[in-house]
Amino acid sequence: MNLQLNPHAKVSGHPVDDFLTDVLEGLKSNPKRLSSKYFYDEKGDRLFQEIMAMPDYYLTPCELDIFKNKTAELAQMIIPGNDPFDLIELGAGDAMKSTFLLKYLVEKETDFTYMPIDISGHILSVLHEKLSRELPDLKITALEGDYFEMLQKAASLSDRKKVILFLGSNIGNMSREEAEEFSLHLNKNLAKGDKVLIGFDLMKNPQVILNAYNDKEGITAAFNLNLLNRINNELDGNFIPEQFQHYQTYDPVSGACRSFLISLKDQEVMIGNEKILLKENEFIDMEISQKFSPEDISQLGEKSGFTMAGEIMDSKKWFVDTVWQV
Ligand code: AVJ
Repeated sequence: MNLQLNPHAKVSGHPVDDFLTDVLEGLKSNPKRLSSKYFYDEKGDRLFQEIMAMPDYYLTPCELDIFKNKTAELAQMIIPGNDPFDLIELGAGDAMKSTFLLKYLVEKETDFTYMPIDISGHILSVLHEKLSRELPDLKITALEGDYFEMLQKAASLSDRKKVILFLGSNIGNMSREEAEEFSLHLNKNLAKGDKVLIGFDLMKNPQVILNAYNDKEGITAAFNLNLLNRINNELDGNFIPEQFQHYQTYDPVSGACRSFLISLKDQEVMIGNEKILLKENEFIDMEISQKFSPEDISQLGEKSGFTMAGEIMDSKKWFVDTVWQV
């Protein structure tokens, strides 16, 4: 089973080999595809920061609204009784949103340990430094690596109850099958009484969704094209990004928001010694950012063995943080 389902998950084993294998497999497929989990090199991290600052990228402000303005309600929902617990965040990054929750829990003298998991050791040390300064009473155990490996590590470190955070609608980058596999695996790695809080971006006015991924400044385009640069840099490729065009779609029927790169001419690309041919107007499938209906979410939870334990939406009702319980 492939456990590297998320952009921030660690590529285990031999990272470069896995990257190369995935890229070649994707580009030799019909239709061609590349995985958005590889968007996040240093430049990609920076471009994603820029995306989050775009006025039309509503996801971050919506979930921030929940964490900032509905903190008490959120805390109520996730605290698993009176026992001490571990609060484990998958792909914590800079923990911008969760810091509001952490602050609240520390102020209420809740007995818990925060365990941020991320592939980036750099971002984890920055986070550790920031939280030690802002919340000196917070207990932190940072875990660098793959989600499920680190979840197992967390389990071996304590037998406390667990609360998992998976924010930002990162789950939207998975296909339906991958999301089911991920949720099921999460369920199997947890024990009775443990909880997960997952952020889902909801279906809404299709134009609003498309606009969030189709900015005129071309930041999202650059975010996609950067993967071609990354392949050039790390896998000895010779893509000419200028010969590709970013194309974004949103399908209100399925809730799939997809990005593609379109080849603007017949061209030949080398990746190491491998030759890839692209026809004019041929596309590479780059990313899915799935949007969910309330039914999609409850079905996913039920299928993977969870019980619904609560949900909070932002004031616009565009985004939901759902709590599931084992
Ligand atoms: C990080 C997966 C939540 O799909 O909305 C933003 C990534 N891609 N703009 C998303 C992304 C294009 C983002 N997630």
